[in-house]
Amino acid sequence: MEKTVVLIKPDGVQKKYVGEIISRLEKKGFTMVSGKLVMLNESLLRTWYAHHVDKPFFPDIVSYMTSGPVMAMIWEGDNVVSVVREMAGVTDSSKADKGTIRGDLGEDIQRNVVHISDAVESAQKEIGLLFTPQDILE
Ligand code: FUP
Repeated sequence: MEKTVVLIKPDGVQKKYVGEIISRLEKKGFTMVSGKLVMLNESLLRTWYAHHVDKPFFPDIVSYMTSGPVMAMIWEGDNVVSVVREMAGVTDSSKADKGTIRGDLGEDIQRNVVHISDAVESAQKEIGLLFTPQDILE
């Protein structure tokens, strides 16, 4: 079964959007197979956001993403990667459609409430960075 990683970013946890976001995913018919609150660190973020490490905004990503716990989850279902990306909306919350998670709950391009894996292969990489096989209920 296809899997994706959903991180509720520090702003989403602080604003108490965890239940709202889980509810949207459950109502869409997806199943959470792992979930935990974790603090991320710079070392993990350098691998996680390898495509952004050299960008001028990378230090801001690190300070924001390490500012509080994130709710890290694995979700499973048919086409879960592409469907959950659609549910999240585009990266910049101010440009995301209403009805999407970022359009309804996010603030801007950085404080955009959720991270969603962008492909099946990235989901596998991200699962390997944050979870052990024992963490995942099948
Ligand atoms: P997404 O796949 O929608 O999470 O988008 P990206 O992988 O392009 O970006 C990951 C994160 O980098 C964003 F969630 C926020 C941050 N970012 C910026 O802060 N500024 C930018 O111009 C682009 C990305």
